[in-house]
Amino acid sequence: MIERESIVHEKAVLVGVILPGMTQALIEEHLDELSLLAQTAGAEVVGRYIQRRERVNPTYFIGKGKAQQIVQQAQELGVQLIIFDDELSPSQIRNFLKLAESIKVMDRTGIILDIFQRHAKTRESKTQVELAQLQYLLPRLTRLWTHLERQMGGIGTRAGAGETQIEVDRRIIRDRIAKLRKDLKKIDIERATQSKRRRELFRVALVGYTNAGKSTLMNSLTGANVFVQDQLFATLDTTIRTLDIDDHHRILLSDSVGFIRKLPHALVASFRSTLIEVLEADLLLLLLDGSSHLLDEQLQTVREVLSEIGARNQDILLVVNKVDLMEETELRGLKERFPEAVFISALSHLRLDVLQSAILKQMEKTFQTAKVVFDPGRGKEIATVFETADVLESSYEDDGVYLTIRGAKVIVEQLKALASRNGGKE
Ligand SMILES: Nc1nc2c(ncn2[C@@H]2O[C@H](COP(=O)(O)OP(=O)(O)OP(=O)(O)O)[C@@H](O)[C@H]2O)c(=O)[nH]1
Ligand SMILES: [Mg+2]
Repeated sequence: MIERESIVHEKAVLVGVILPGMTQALIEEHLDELSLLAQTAGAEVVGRYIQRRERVNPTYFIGKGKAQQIVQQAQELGVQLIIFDDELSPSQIRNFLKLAESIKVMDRTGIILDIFQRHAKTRESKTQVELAQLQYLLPRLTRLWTHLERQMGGIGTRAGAGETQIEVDRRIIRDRIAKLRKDLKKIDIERATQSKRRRELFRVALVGYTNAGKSTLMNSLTGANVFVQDQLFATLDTTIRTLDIDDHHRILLSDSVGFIRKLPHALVASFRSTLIEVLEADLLLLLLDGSSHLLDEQLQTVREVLSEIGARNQDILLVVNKVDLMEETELRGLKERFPEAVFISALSHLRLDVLQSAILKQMEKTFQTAKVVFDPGRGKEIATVFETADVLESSYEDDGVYLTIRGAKVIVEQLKALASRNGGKE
């Protein structure tokens, strides 16, 4: 892993731009979120700047005068870090470095990557984060980043004839990216084997904006012990648990990484395998933080990321969480706008039974009914049928056991196949 300079305990200022069609209030909210991101990454936010512009300035993103003012004030206040809410081009970052060598300039993407790096715990998430970071870094290599070979162990990394240091660094990074891709492929294959084993159950995946309460809900429903924190991206890996909705219906519930506005594409791409549970789910529980001012934007972001990862055809059940923090009037307004949604508090265990019934209802939508026949001697297979599906009717005749079964489509298909494998008739 390439070590980056830590931004922990660094003083930072935030910069946002109001472009035509945006309101001051919206940009303030975006900076509130950026501030939370910066704090989660360990920085100390001491101020913010907002500029209204007709268009982005290609040199500094903001105007030249404003850029100089921010840099000068930063130097006076001992601020080491300037964080933009928007993505800066590599040349914009370089231009800021020309204004002030001692000050670092980062954008939202850089901060998000930083947090992911700090929170990655497993081999898989560490590999995914490093891959995304290197892809982000490659076009942004500046002299601050040269001499990577010292960090990466030396062998085979010395500059060849005519190669500049930056070219060497690019080569090192490309090699490393190729190696990480290969590692991830291997991990993918292991995951595919595990996922095959889970085909028999109805699969439900929790998705939502970061900090919406997905892991809290996972823990409340299943007694799992997923890490919950009032910070962004507490969860980076996928946890899967079984949940008995009632005596006859068992589901698999999964909790995974949260989404955020402007989630870096490289991260979305490298976390694809973590999100496979979402892609293969029969039902998505889209969890919203009802107490957030940005609920609409968050809902839109989640829908966009879902479509980016290719989750386009699944049923979605909208779940509004944190109702314990909402005023009665707000709650009523949201219920009118989202009549299909289930309103809960994962933390206070409010209306979780309503949520479970709603999941069951969705499950039953996919249920099928079929008739199968088994030879009377096939006791073991007949027992399997009773264990895995609802048996609506059973008739024990001399020539066979006639069963009318009902259950999830995959299960009914499997039982039909089982019946025909044993010489039974349908
Ligand atoms: N008041 C209130 N707080 C809640 C509720 N559900 C979750 N929280 C709080 O919201 C914060 C985030 O909860 P998490 O469960 O970690 O959220 P998450 O969606 O898993 O977040 P990431 O893993 O970071 O994407 C924690 O401080 C929780 O205690 C709720 O129903 N009511
Ligand atoms: Mg979580």
